[in-house]
Amino acid sequence: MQERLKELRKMAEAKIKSAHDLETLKELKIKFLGKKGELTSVLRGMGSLSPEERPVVGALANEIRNRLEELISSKEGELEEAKLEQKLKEETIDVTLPSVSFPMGAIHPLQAVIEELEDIFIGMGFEIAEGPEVETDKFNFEMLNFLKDHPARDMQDSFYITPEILLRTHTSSVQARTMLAKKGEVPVRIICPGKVYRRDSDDATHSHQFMQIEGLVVDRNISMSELKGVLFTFIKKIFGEDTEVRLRPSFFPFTEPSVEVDIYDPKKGWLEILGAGMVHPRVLEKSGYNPERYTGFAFGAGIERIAMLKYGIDDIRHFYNNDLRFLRQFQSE
Ligand code: FA5
Repeated sequence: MQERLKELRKMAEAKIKSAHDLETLKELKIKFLGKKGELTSVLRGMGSLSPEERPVVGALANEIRNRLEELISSKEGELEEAKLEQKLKEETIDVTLPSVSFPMGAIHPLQAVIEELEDIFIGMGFEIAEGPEVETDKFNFEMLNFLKDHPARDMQDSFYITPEILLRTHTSSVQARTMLAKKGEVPVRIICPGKVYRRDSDDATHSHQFMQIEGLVVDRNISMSELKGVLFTFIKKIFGEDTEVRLRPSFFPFTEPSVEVDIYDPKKGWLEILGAGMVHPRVLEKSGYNPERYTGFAFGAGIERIAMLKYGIDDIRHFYNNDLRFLRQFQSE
């Protein structure tokens, strides 16, 4: 029996030493030392030994068990360390490799212009108002003094949803909404940037969907000279102090007198950017403001036209084509 035990030890030692991974080692542990393992099965035969032999064999068996346990645990440590080292090796970061570039978005030029305009007008004491793009005939036309069969309605060929509901053709639709919400209180001093829609044919300077920024001021003693002051201030802030500005008499049903404002572009000549005027007394009245007591001015500027002049863009369609070569030019470093 002692011989068998020594044989077993030899074989076990060799196998444990040559184990290459933790799985194999675990299997060997069960095979030799487990409850149904080989050492246990040899020891089961101890009953047939003489009383003198028993303690000798018992001591040998214990020694073998201890020896194998020791071997297994040191081999386990070795294999674990090797595994960790392998993992570290695989996960080594080579800091000299070129880095991956993460694409950065850019603010769309129209959004950049809106934000700049908002900053300028907030600086002049204006608040930002909002209104719906799907609008009623009442706010888009009626409250602005466009009578049902007023020829001015033909000026703006509209996208109607029902005879009473349409996509707003200008941001002037927020004028009456704002005044009614203010319930006759002054001052009214708002701007409203937003999308508008018209059945215009698309070309280099016209789009069927574009953006406007509306301005409305109502208070006591508001005059045309204040309108001019506000317009010139914002134009010079956006385009520079030396910008040439021209006011032309015009007509809108909701302002009297009315003007249109052009900016001079050395390449393209005069380009119209906005319409403006003194709020028509009838518009004030319809929205709950006594025109004997209050006056006001309003303006509506095309945001694309401003962005085109500011950035030297020759075609309005660039804003909507989502061509990355165009958009990337507005990416900051
Ligand atoms: C209006 O829309 C008036 N609501 C402006 C206004 C407001 C006048 C308040 C008085 C008081 P108009 O249709 O001219 O006006 O348009 C205003 C500006 O929008 C134009 O000067 C131009 O810059 C821009 N615009 C007009 N049509 C288009 C278009 N199809 N594509 C791009 N921009 C346009």
